[in-house]
Amino acid sequence: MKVLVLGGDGFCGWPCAVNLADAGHDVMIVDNLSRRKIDIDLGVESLTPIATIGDRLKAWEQVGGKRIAFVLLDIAKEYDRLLDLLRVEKPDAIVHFAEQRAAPYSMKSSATKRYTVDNNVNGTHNLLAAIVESGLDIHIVHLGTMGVYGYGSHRGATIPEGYLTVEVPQPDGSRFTERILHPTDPGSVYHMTKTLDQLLFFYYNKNDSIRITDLHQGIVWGTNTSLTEKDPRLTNRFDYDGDYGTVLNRFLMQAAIGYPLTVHGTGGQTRAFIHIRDSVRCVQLALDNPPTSGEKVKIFNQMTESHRVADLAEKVAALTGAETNYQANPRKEAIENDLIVDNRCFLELGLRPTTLDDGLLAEVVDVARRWADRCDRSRIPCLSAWTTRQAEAIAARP
Ligand code: NAD
Ligand code: USQ
Repeated sequence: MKVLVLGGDGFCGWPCAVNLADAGHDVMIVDNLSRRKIDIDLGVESLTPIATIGDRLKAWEQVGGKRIAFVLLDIAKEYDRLLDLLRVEKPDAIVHFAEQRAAPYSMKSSATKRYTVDNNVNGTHNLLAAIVESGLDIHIVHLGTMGVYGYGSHRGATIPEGYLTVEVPQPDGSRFTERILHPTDPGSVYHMTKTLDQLLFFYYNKNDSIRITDLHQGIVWGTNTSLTEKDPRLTNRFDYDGDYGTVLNRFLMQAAIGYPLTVHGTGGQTRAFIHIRDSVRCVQLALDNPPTSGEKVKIFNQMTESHRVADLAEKVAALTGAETNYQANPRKEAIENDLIVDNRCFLELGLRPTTLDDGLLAEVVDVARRWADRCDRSRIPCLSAWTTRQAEAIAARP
């Protein structure tokens, strides 16, 4: 299969691209390297030292991997080049990772809010419009987020895989049932762009019969896969800073350097998690099981376990002896929420999850402790505030 991996230089995209090449697919990474530029702008670096994209690709060939091609292209801004690329390459499938993915970054300022909306919504729309204009039948596998469902109270209900069956009462007392997209409830401008993506997919699937799989992914933890461990130049990125670092990887790094674990608020927030190895495997399963022509958008909940943030901190503390620092929450989010998720689709396709209990210690020792001296402690605090109220609370932190 010929596969374009949009955003294939990023945290989820890079291990996915090498995995697909290893499985024998013709892989081309399309990326504008904006994530590396944001690191420079923010003055931070991945905890793990990452090679340039050129060195990554050379290393991959040297360890015996099937050659991966690379095109430097901005999918949100260079529509004509994107269309030409589709016409020339005629891919069977496109995996779409190419979005600004950090909620705190998206809430930093009106400039980053506008950038996140422009980049994510235009990128996804350009891709859909270009597929229609090319006339090609290309399966899109998109990385969406569990956050589209929202983290308010689901009142104990199980979150289905994308669609909700509702019963609609009629004025005459009769009722009918309908399967609708699960209502959205974004918790940041970033998450809002993912709910807009969902609507774009719904429309283009209905109007143009584009085959789409939307993966509602939870928070990815871990760093490497067995393939990116083959050579130091293949090492994946590990974000730990207050904007891009996600909660579990941050806790692992904080434990490794003896920094008290930064729990926001009470830590009652419950979130869904998945290891990077399982994320990569899910994308492969989604590519191997495409929707049929005319089928509506396939939605999978790409997560393997749910945890309260405070429980995660406790788990990491028990493993490492770390202290916990409950601090004013920079986000406007529910103090606590339930999260029961249906994830049967991937389990039925054969996913065998890596659990926190299997993988946490290795991650602390092999990655976080190994690269601890690269950490810039001043970049750990989350300072991006959702509203002025949260900004005041952060400013009042002891
Ligand atoms: P990342 O920032 O590491 O990677 C995104 C990549 O896309 C980067 O290499 C960036 O340069 C590229 N990119 C961004 N905009 C582009 C554009 N306009 N044109 C071309 N390339 C562009 O992020 P990630 O963690 O790898 O996330 C990838 C996808 O998975 C995102 O869509 C994100 O929303 C989703 N996701 C990530 C997580 C997670 O925990 N990391 C969880 C759920 C969903
Ligand atoms: N949190 C802490 N302490 C920290 C960092 C975060 O308590 O040091 C809390 C946050 O307040 C939040 C929760 O942990 O309640 C999760 O935050 P996060 O930064 O780990 O995750 P989030 O902002 O939701 O975003 C990440 C990815 C995003 C993806 C999303 C999946 O960056 O791309 O879409 O996870 S999900 O959470 O399922 O929506």
